[in-house]
Amino acid sequence: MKTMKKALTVLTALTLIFMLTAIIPASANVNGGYLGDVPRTAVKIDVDGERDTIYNYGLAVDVKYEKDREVKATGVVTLLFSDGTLYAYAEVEDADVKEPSEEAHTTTPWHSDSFEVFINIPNNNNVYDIMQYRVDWTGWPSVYDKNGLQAYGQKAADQYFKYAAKRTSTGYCTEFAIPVDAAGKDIGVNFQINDMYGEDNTLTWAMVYSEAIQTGTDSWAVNIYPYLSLGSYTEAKETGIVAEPTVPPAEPTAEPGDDDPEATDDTAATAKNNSDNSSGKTLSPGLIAAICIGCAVVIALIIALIVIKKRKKA
Ligand SMILES: [Ca+2]
Ligand SMILES: [Ca+2]
Repeated sequence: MKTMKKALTVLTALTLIFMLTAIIPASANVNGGYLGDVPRTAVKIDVDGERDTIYNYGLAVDVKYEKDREVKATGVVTLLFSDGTLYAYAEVEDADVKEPSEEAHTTTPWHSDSFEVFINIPNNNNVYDIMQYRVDWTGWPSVYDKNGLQAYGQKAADQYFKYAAKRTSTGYCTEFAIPVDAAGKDIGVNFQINDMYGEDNTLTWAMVYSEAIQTGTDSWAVNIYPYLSLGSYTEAKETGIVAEPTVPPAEPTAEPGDDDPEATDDTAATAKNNSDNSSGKTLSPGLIAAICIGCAVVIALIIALIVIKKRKKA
């Protein structure tokens, strides 16, 4: 009886440890918030700077936050996942679109009105696992990582992704097709708008919401990146969104307060899928399931211990 009791105590301890590791994952990206599921699609998307109709059913994410600076240019990026490729279509409102200098193109491409996609495939806290993709409004591409990659301009960047850009009456649009070998998985992300403005050609920016807003935004603060899932629960068809019947995406919680009422308006084009996207944060469905299973096992073990104790007394 004593051996059995000991075994049950050890089992209970192991279960508690399992639950704790589930609640406190190796990735701290749960802190940055869950943006939602990027619908997978079989519909062909043209990377041409134009909005394909299928983007109406993509995951739309606002890019409009910055803690310590005035945000001037804001936007919405709409995401779809197809055959190992993440498609990102960004619509940026920028009232002061400036011609980038040749020097900016070749040495500091972030000094241009441009849109950036940061991808952390392992969804971990390692800044060296981030790939950064950028396209400015003229269609100038750049790719960068912290391991020494610095591919600026078509000749260097073309091997890493497909891209396009178009000037609009209120700013510009950029379109990305980025190879991301992580179908059905969670990945860490950040999105950023670089905005040059004024006579002095000043740089400011806006990012996707994450806990980073609480401490000051930082493009490379991977430990507080939000995350999203790639085609895990939804599919975009020409007729609309098809959701997996058994595992619905987690409902994000409410957005944080926003000081800029101008920036909170979603465009009609993104309204469709905004209800289940976006700037909120919550636990992923897999994590919730793990916690529920852990709780059930602990309750069962406690009941077993009580029964054994009672039998021993009897
Ligand atoms: Ca397109
Ligand atoms: Ca600008």
